[in-house]
Amino acid sequence: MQLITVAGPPSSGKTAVIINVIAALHRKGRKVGVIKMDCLQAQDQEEYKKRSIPVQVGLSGNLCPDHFFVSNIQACVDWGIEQKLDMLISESAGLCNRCSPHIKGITALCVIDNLMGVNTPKKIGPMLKLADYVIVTKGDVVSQAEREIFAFRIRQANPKAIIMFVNGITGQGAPELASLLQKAEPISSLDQRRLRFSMPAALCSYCLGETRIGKDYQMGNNRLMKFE
Ligand SMILES: Nc1nc2c(ncn2[C@@H]2O[C@H](COP(=O)(O)OP(=O)(O)OP(=O)(O)O)[C@@H](O)[C@H]2O)c(=O)[nH]1
Ligand SMILES: [Zn+2]
Ligand SMILES: [Zn+2]
Repeated sequence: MQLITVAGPPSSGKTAVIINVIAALHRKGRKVGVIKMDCLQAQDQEEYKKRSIPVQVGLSGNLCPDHFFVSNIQACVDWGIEQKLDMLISESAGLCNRCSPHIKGITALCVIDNLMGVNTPKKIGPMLKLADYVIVTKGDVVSQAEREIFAFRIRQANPKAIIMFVNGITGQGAPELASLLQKAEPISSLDQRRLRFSMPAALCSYCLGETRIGKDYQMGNNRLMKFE
């Protein structure tokens, strides 16, 4: 089974891109399933189920969704193999710009949209900088000049990535992306694999449920601002 990790900010068009890619793969007779990881709630499963795409949802609750992802992805791979999938696509929220779900040797996508502002590629951390493909959606609502500047900024943030424009509504660009994803190496386990980026340590009293404000309550890994 092939595994593809897809990450991107909320509402960037991840589900729209994945659905169009799967439609192209279905036309080639491939069986594809999805794992959706989010923090508090997710509705995407309905979109997948409507299209008879096998889907599982994981909600991270209080945890960073990417930390949650790493702890659960092997079980997801096992599920995908049990379902006899040709390809498993993970969709994760990308709410935390410090972390990233991307794994060495596993095809990694970052989905961002043209409406996010030209500085977005710089602000998004390893989920964009370490992706193999950066997929840009919503090109239909901006000018050619804006699309070019946005692509230039992506190139500055991640010079190695393949940048592709996909229209999440019409599906334009998705069959080409699907063909490239089909080249991914099949895997049977993630044992011995490594993340592309170590997740920063953030174990402070607030991670553990503290809600009180004040020096006395700030224990563990805290960082204080320097004022100029
Ligand atoms: N105009 C336009 N709208 C798009 C495009 N791609 C996605 N959208 C719209 O953007 C909205 C968000 O798309 P989703 O695919 O749900 O985004 P997502 O990244 O999966 O969102 P979450 O999983 O909730 O974080 C939807 O209303 C889509 O119809 C596109 O290329 N052009
Ligand atoms: Zn989604
Ligand atoms: Zn994080």
